[in-house]
Amino acid sequence: MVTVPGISLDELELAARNHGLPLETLRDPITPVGLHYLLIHFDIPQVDPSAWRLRVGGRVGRPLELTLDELRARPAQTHAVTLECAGNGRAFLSPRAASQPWLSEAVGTAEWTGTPLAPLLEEAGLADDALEVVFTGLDRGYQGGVEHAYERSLPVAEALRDDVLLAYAVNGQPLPPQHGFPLRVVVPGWYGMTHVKWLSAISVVAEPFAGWQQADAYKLHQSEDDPGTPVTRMLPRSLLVPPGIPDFLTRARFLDAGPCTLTGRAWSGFAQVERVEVSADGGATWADAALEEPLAEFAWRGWHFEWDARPGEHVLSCRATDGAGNTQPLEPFWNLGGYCNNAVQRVHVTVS
Ligand SMILES: Nc1nc2c(c(=O)[nH]1)N[C@H]1C(S)=C(S)[C@@H](COP(=O)(O)O)O[C@H]1N2
Ligand SMILES: [Mo]
Repeated sequence: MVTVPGISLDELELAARNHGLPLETLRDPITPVGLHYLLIHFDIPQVDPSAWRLRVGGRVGRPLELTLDELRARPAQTHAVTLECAGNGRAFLSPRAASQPWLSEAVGTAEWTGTPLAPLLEEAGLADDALEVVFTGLDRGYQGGVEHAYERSLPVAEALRDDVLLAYAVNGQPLPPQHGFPLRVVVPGWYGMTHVKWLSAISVVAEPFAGWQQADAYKLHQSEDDPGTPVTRMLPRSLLVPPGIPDFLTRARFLDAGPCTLTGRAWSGFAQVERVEVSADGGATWADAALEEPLAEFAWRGWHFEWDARPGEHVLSCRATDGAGNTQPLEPFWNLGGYCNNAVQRVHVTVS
């Protein structure tokens, strides 16, 4: 994998296609659809919904083929779920893998509506040797020099969780093309790469899935020779709603002296966030923020903090800790692919 010192034109082209969440919209508990971040590896497929089918096969007793109307007629559930790209924070790493150069904005929370996956798998009947469930998207391209369709797998036990959805709607509307029309998987708690869009097939397999996006990407490793560990659930992260007003170019913030309520959101895919701390001195000292009620088990949690903004320059940070004891580090954990960098955010503010 190539490492680059600055931002290359290739990365700029990726960044222009795949936009982030404008951080001021962290004020909304549910992200409006057009403001949710996007990550599309290849091209957005064109799908004729009347011709589209979902095929369920592989190590099952009874393969299934379903139309969109048949899926929509099945029992439906809606879950508020926070999605975050595993590459969020990559651009802060140095040296850095040449890929989508996210800073902190590759996140969003939406209400996904769909039919639960588990009953469909039960109807198909898993074979005794079923090990993983592979989700295949309609999109194809080259990555790492290998042509492939976008595909990811889940262990059977994870695929059978009762909150894993085959989603056909987001925030009450049919999925838009960029978010996977007509159908995507939603696996609450897991990083974004798991939530396969433009779903066309679900295959049960008896061997560990070795597709490129599973076996070659999304590994926490220090070198190409190091097999590493797979990226799975979201590490805790918290972000601030940027206070005051921005500078156009640097996004540095300006605000008036006096009492100021800092707000933000925090999430983790391991357990609910139980603590958020705020620092106004670049991480030297911390104080607890007040937490709002969780929106849902795997959705971000709002927080607020009363800050007495004194004239001068300040660096604001927030730090989340989840119920499993995971907390955000002050400095990034380096790895070759630039995944899972949940180091605390630093927001520069000038108070006058
Ligand atoms: N078929 C398909 N599914 C995909 C992707 C893709 O490129 N193709 N990108 C994945 C990645 S890396 C992320 S972070 C999420 C982004 O979902 P969103 O664009 O709806 O926010 O989709 C995932 N599902
Ligand atoms: Mo991603």
